[in-house]
Amino acid sequence: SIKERTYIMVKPDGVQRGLVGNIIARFEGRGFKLIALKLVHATPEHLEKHYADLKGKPFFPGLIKYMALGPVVAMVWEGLDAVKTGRVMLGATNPLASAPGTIRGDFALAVGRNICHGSDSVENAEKEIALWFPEGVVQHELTLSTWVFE
Ligand code: DAT
Ligand code: MG
Repeated sequence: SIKERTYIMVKPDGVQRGLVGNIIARFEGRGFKLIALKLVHATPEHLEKHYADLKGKPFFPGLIKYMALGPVVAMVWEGLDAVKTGRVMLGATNPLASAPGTIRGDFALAVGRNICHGSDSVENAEKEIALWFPEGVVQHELTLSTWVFE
């Protein structure tokens, strides 16, 4: 869908390493529309909800600790096939397998410090957007969009 939405997040390591602008620029340049953005230092409780599907994995406690180390940049991007294309732009979960040119393939080495998050399905995107932006997103028009997709 051309109105598909995905939840993209710069993780605490991405913020610390000064990669926020680079990551935003990639989504802007690709033609997606920014409809929500905030800097937030999430609580472990909030992060446990975000990663509820992974509860029970051996790396879960470490993941929550890492994600709570500092603020993250929470964003919602909208556009054609935003979920799938967002995942391609992020690269594989383990940077060992992330292609150069992807965010993780350009900036990350370790799965436990992989810089960014992106929703893996439209259904999960809707859940994540509701969790991180209970106040809602901003409806606005970019007239450029007719020059990006049909
Ligand atoms: P993704 O972030 O690509 O959607 P995921 O949802 O399977 O991947 O896992 C969420 C995060 O958990 C991932 O970005 C990094 C961490 N993680 C996943 N698998 C891991 C592992 N085997 N060891 C350590 N951390 C892991
Ligand atoms: Mg995931």
